[in-house]
Amino acid sequence: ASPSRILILIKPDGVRRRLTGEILRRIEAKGYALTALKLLTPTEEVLAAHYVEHVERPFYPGLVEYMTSGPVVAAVVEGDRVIEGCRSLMGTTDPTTAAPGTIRGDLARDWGTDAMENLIHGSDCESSAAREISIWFPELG
Ligand code: DAT
Ligand code: MG
Repeated sequence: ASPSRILILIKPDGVRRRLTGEILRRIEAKGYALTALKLLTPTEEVLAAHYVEHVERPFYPGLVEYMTSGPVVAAVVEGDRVIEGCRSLMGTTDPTTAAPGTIRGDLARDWGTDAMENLIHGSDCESSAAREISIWFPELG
């Protein structure tokens, strides 16, 4: 298959806890390539676009507070079946029950905060990846 792309975010807890290198290491060690990378603190406008499917959910205000609490690392990662591969590396959404061996299972904790602080975002399908890459990297056109 031709290589596909995924939008990855290392969320503010990951940057704050100095896990950027460890998380990128796992992605690169699997054989995927970084093709774009930057550090920025997201605006509420960017988050509303990114999380369009969640804006009406009860947890959304807490999610915005968490995601604007500091810088995130945004990356475009490329490789064969990279979406399935990165979703597998990440583990399931809730860090408490994410499998050992995954990024969330090994490294994320339930801190008892309002937001679910789970270290990493990865697009869940090709259409989400294309949409999210255009939001976080408009300069890639
Ligand atoms: P994922 O990040 O595994 O793709 P998602 O797209 O369902 O999960 O949700 C996006 C983010 O929203 C998730 O990383 C954390 C937050 N979230 C999702 N469900 C939640 C819930 N029930 N309570 C609190 N936060 C939640
Ligand atoms: Mg998702």
